[in-house]
Amino acid sequence: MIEAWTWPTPNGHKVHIALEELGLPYKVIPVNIGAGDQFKPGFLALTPNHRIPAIVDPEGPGGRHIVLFESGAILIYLAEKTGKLMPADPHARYACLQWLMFQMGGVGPMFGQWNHFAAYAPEKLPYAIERYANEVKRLHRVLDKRLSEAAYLAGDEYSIADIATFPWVRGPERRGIDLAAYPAVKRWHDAIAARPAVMRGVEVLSESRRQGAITDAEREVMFGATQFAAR
Ligand SMILES: N[C@@H](CCC(=O)N[C@@H](CS)C(=O)NCC(=O)O)C(=O)O
Repeated sequence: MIEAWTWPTPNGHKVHIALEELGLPYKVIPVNIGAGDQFKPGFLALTPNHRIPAIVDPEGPGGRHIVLFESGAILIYLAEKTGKLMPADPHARYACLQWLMFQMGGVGPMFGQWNHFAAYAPEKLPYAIERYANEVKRLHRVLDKRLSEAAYLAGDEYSIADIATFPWVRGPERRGIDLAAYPAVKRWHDAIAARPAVMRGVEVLSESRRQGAITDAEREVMFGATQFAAR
């Protein structure tokens, strides 16, 4: 059975949603990133980057065990393993990969930096907050343009590009975004949010989700000496 080493964050949700969509049996191994589980030897043996998610599939290519980190690589792996969630038509397949890369290189890092400076940073730096708020809005405009010409990011078919992007667009009010300003994104978001597998995926480990503001101990683990110790 596939092991998902994960936590209820947007990058974790991508893998939970894909596994639910594909109906693959999986075992969740919680990695509490606020408590420092990402630095424990068992997890570091899977990923030198000490970030969730990672997966272990005992039945990888050629029947051999495979370990993978980076959510985009995991999504491609799961799509190729099953022949689902990635279009077969080459043009649509490259569109899928293109929008997946756009999420991995743009939406994830930029939205993440906005979260950091607006919600987590102990000092509120107006330049940083404004820069990432502008990027978040710009990226929503790019998505809105694409989704006003196609049902899904890859074209007609729901794919891993949508699965990668949805968890970051979800809960827009947390980022000061009103989806009414991005009607095509709203239409797409609402359609994806209503999928039963997506509803199940975003609930994985939901009982462990932090309620309220980040604590000093969590801040130290994620942004202080623990995070940056040489390993
Ligand atoms: N590019 C990576 C990013 C993974 C990532 O940033 N994961 C966060 C949670 S969403 C994490 O594990 N953070 C732990 C930490 O910062 O120590 C991916 O997509 O898998």
